[in-house]
This record gives sequence, structure tokens and C-alpha cells, in this order.
Amino acid sequence: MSENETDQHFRSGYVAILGAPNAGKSTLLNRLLGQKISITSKKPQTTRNRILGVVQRPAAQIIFLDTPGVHQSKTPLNNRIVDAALATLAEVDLILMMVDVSSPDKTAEALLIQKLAEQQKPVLLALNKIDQIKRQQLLGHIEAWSAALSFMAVVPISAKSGEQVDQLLEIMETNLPLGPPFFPPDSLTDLPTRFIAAELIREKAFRLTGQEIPYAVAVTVDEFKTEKNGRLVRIHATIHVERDSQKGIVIGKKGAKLKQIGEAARQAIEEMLETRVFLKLFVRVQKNWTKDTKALRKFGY
Ligand SMILES: Nc1nc2c(ncn2[C@@H]2O[C@H](COP(=O)(O)OP(=O)(O)OP(=O)(O)O)[C@@H](O)[C@H]2O)c(=O)[nH]1
Ligand SMILES: [Mg+2]
Repeated sequence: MSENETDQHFRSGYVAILGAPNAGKSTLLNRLLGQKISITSKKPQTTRNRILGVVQRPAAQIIFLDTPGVHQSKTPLNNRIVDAALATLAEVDLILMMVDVSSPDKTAEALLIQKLAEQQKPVLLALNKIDQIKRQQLLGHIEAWSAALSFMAVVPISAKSGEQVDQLLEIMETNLPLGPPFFPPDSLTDLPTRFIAAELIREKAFRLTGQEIPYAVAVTVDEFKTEKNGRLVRIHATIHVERDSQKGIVIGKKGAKLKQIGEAARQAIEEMLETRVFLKLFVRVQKNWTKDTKALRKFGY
């Protein structure tokens, strides 16, 4: 046991990061951790699961739950995703709501404010993407948002550049309960490496395809083997889509798109594992999986 763990001044607790799709929640989590565990993209509804990340501080351990963007969902997949995000409210000590001030999503934000008003936990508001707006506009946002709910504090930040992120972290730290850490001091996440590998493949498929394709994609890792005394990891993974036409798009002309996705994913996984990776991708049609309860479960949703 380290000195910190017996320290009566040590603080530890859970913080849920909630917001509309695309607010920058996953970007913030990765920045707080100094490492990428949560996938991000310009398109809304990138995150589909609760992603846990542990931030270790000299006198605190803060466990963040990055969540899928809250929105008015219409499909079975999105219903589950939004429910999963809101379910984290019950598990945490503190809620960090994030909004994108450069591109507000009024409907989703109103829905979230309504959910937050119905519960008792303290809420901190981060006004994100301040690098995208003028100072004068920011003052207007601060004023308007301060009246929306009784926030603990309203903090303008840029998750991308890191501006004011330390200040935000400090406020969260000082408002956590006193207590010993929940995770060992070297923990980063509770997610299996296989899951993060599947997510990195999904991120590349998400980023490198357009229109409806990203939302029709799920990724499973079928084989994950360490070889050559840990110097090589062999991964076989499947990209599942809903229709034959989508399969054609993901594969591309003479396999060009799939090659591009595989190359980008391999690099990202190598960076995470700090070892060479051999990645083989397959594409499979699982008809209408986003509407099929059994398939949703199989893909981890
Ligand atoms: N300019 C700017 N862009 C940002 C900032 N934070 C995030 N972004 C970008 O906003 C987009 C969405 O970021 P994500 O972190 O994926 O957003 P999210 O809230 O996790 O989105 P969902 O998972 O879909 O709910 C990405 O293209 C990020 O690079 C910021 O502070 N400034
Ligand atoms: Mg996200």
C-alpha cells in the first residue's frame, strides 16, 4: 500500500461525462488520461458504450465514465445507447455536462437538462470548443447557461487544445468525497485490450466512410494472439454491416477502402500496444443488426 492510500486527505470518486452527440466528451477523456482509450470523430454518435478511464493525481483518483451522446433516439440501437448513458447518473459522485458552444444542439441539450434537473447529484458544466468562437460570444454562452440549471460551476474549455482542462480537473478533484482509491495506482481503464482494438477499427471505418455506413458498422475481434515473445500481435476482426450494398462500400474498388481502414487501424493499435500488429479484416453482412435484439447483444450493446 502506498502512502496515498492510507492518507486521510485522499479523494476518490466517479464522474460521468454527459452531453449531446459530438460535444467533445471522448476527446476530453483522452486528454485527461493523456492516452487514447475512447474513439472520436467529426460525426455524431461515435461512442456507443460506457468508457471508463482512471485519472491518477497525487492526492486523488478520479474515475471518468465517458458516455454516448444523449439525443432523441428513434432506433433500438440508439435507445439502448442513450439508456446506457443516462444509467451512469446513478453510479457517480459528480456529473460533468459538456456542450459544444460552437455548434449547439438545442434539442439534445434540453433533454439532458431535463434529466439532470430530475436528480440530486452535483453538476458541473464545461463549455467546450472555445477555440472556435469569439470571446464576446463566450460571455453570452456563460450567461445563458448559468441560468439553465444550478451548476456547481461553468467552465469554458477546449478539450482539443487542452485550454482550461487543468482548472476543470481541479474543480472536480476538490469536490470528490474523501476516501481511498477504487483502482490500483497504475490503472488506466477496465476495458479489455481486445475491446479497444475493436473500437479503433470501428473508428477508422467511421472516419473513412460516409453517409449511413458508420451507423451500420459493428466490429468484433475473432482472434487476438501474442506471438514472437510478445513482439507481434495477430488480430483477426470482422466489420459487420447491415446490407450487401454496404459491404461493397466498406470493401471499396478492388478492396481499396478496406485496405485503407485496415492500415489506419493497424497503426492505431500498434501505438496502443507498443508492438507490431498483424491485422486481418473481414466484412460480413448481418441483416438489420441495429434493429435485432439478439444481434445487438452479440455486438455488446
Ligand atoms: N475545435 C475543437 N474541436 C473539438 C474540441 N473538442 C472536440 N472536438 C472535435 O469534436 C468532434 C467530436 O468529438 P468527440 O470527442 O468524438 O465527441 P463526443 O462528445 O465524444 O461525441 P459522441 O461520442 O458522438 O457523443 C471531433 O472531431 C473532435 O476533434 C475542441 O475543444 N475544439
Ligand atoms: Mg464520444
